[in-house]
Amino acid sequence: MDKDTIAAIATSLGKGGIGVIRVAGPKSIDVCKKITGIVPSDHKATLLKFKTSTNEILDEGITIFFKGPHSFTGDDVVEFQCHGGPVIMDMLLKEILQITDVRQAGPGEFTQRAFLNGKIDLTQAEAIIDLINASSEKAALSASRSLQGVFSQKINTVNDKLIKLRTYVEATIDFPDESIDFINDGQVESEIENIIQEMNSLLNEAKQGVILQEGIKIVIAGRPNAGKSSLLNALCGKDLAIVTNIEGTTRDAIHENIDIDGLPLHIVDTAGLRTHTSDIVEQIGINRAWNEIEAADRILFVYDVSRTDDYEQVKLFTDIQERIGNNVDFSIICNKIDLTDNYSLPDEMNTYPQIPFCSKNLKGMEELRKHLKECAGYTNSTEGLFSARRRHLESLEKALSHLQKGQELINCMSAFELCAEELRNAQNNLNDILGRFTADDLLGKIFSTFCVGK
Ligand SMILES: Nc1nc2c(ncn2[C@@H]2O[C@H](COP(=O)(O)OP(=O)(O)OP(=O)(O)O)[C@@H](O)[C@H]2O)c(=O)[nH]1
Ligand SMILES: [Mg+2]
Repeated sequence: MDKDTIAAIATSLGKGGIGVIRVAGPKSIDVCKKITGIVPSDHKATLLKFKTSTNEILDEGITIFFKGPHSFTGDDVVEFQCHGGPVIMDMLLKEILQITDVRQAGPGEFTQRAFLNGKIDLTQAEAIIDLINASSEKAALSASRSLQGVFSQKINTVNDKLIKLRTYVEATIDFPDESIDFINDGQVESEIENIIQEMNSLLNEAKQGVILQEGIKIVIAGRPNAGKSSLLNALCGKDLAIVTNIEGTTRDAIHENIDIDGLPLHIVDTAGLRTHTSDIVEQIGINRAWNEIEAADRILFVYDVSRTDDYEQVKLFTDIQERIGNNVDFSIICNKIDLTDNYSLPDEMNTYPQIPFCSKNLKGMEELRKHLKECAGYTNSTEGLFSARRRHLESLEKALSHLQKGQELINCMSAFELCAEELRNAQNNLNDILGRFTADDLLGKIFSTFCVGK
């Protein structure tokens, strides 16, 4: 357990009915005594006065003491619930930090301690932050599931199967004279295939978890007056951006977060792009628009179908393509279809998905929402959903690739030793996800689970 005692305000900054100061570490009992005069019973809420070192009463509130290891971090923890004013909380925290060997906690340090003390694994630690940052109900629900251990449990299930398989494969290497015909009994092939399938579905579920947590960044781009701000307002369902028939109305980038059936979208409306402008403010807006375009996951290119004779629209589109290469996806929003239904897209745009749209009567809105969900690979189902991160996807993909290599080595060459190495690597990747740093207990497993009859 950690020697330091750490303290911090646990509730968010600002005014509130109650504010919580959390203390964790071996000095927690001392802190409790110094601030309240007593040590409350373990896991019981007690109403006490909070005093300074000169015996002045700062506040009165609930104190709860959690004796380690039955606490969030695993060490002794005390929580003071005082009135939620920033000044009074600061005063109480200062008082606590004056006590010898107590220091201000760093960011995430309580959770880090919980992980280091084995109270939670790494995915659960990450889920706490994801739960706090969740931008939709579905994202919160999925983070909560990860925190309850749903994701870890799934990893553990695959991991257990992998250990069993490794045990079997290692046995073929270590005990070549045994009577079982390892090579011809087909068990390794079928089990490796099972694990690959399980890993594939876990990867797909984890991808949904990542989308839910991170969302996608959508940038609306196009020429002035194409209807970009009207599209932003329509998607957000409110009058966020100014809309006029004057070209160059939008100057600065306008950001808004929305969610479509739980899928978080960060939407950015940008200044209309044009190649030449003498207006210095508009030029700054255009530069900002380019910066947003370069950081997008998907660009909604607003094409004004009432101006198909305007070559500038096509030129702009190819300029964006050239500037960002193949890194970003496009969707063409064919806007103002109320003005004409007789239009065709220029060849340059024809290979991209296109949504006929009208910002005035919202025709095309349902198709656009559906399209954005499809682009993100998002499904509406909440069943079994858990939060995940890109780092988890990377590890799962690496593990899968090692398994596939292992499968090839067995199927094509019956190369058990090389396969064993691939399985070991796959297991290390799974352990990375949970934050277990390669404790290789395989040997013990071999002798305890595989009876060789001698
Ligand atoms: N008829 C029709 N007019 C539209 C539609 N969408 C936008 N407009 C009009 O087109 C004009 C320009 O709309 P904006 O949304 O301000 O266009 P913008 O692309 O944001 O323009 P800038 O900010 O100047 O780059 C306004 O007069 C809108 O009312 C549409 O679907 N149909
Ligand atoms: Mg605008």
